[in-house]
Amino acid sequence: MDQDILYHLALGSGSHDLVEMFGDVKFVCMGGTPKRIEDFAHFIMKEIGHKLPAGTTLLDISQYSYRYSMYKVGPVLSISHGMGIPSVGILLHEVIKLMYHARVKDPIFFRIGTCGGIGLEGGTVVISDEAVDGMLKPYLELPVLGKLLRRPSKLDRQLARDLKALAHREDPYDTVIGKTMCTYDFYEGQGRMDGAFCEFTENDKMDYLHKVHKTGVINIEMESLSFAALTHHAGIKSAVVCVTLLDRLKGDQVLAPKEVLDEWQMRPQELISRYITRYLQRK
Ligand code: R2B
Ligand code: URA
Repeated sequence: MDQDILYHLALGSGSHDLVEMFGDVKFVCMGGTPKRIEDFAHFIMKEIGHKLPAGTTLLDISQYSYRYSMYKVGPVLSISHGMGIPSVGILLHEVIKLMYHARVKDPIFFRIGTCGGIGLEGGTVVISDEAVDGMLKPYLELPVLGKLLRRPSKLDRQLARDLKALAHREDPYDTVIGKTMCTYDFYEGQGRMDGAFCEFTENDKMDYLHKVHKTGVINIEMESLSFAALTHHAGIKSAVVCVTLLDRLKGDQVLAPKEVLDEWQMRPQELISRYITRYLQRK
């Protein structure tokens, strides 16, 4: 291609100098909502001591895509990915190409998210060491040209351990490593009974949650499968760090007050920030 239009990012290799704009990126941090990602960009700016040029403010680089939000703070690129595998998959295609056009070498990708815990109280931080689908299969399946393409959903285990080592003993919550189940739906797909429809019983649901728990699954969310599969396929080191909003063995509804949820959502951000600040100090 003489030019590549990264349509959902409102960027292009012909219209933008992508090396000049993104050539110094080392970390790509993704999270579901534009607000959380904007907050993270401000937070990481403070943590790494990055100063914006006088009189300027942080700008959403992809604002005219009306799809995703993107902020750049020195070597840290923060992007919202929306909800679910299709949304994060489209974004990953374009961000992986963006890294290629910008000639970035060995970036590290993080997903900073929320999830439902299984046997973990709300506010627990979970670092995924493996992602499986709702059938407990460790790969992403995608129909391509009428055939099912399979890509292993592998995460970097050493990176997961390095992140776990950054949890502080005095943190007032647990940080654990385990298997993450990634589903195509928040309600029926995660065994919830509080959707518009439900065609199973409380017993069916509890049997399923206990069964997946026994195989090592400790949390459920909606993007890790694609995130792990596409970064692994590209040879990019990546990690998924999510905070639990509830214990699914105790219920379906997210009942914690907004202020509590906001505080919990800072926890994965703090862990990633500890990793990034230490990495930059070592350099
Ligand atoms: C976690 O939270 C969202 C659903 O509420 C989804 O994007 C996910 O993975
Ligand atoms: N996100 C999910 O996908 N599931 C939950 O239970 C909570 C957040």
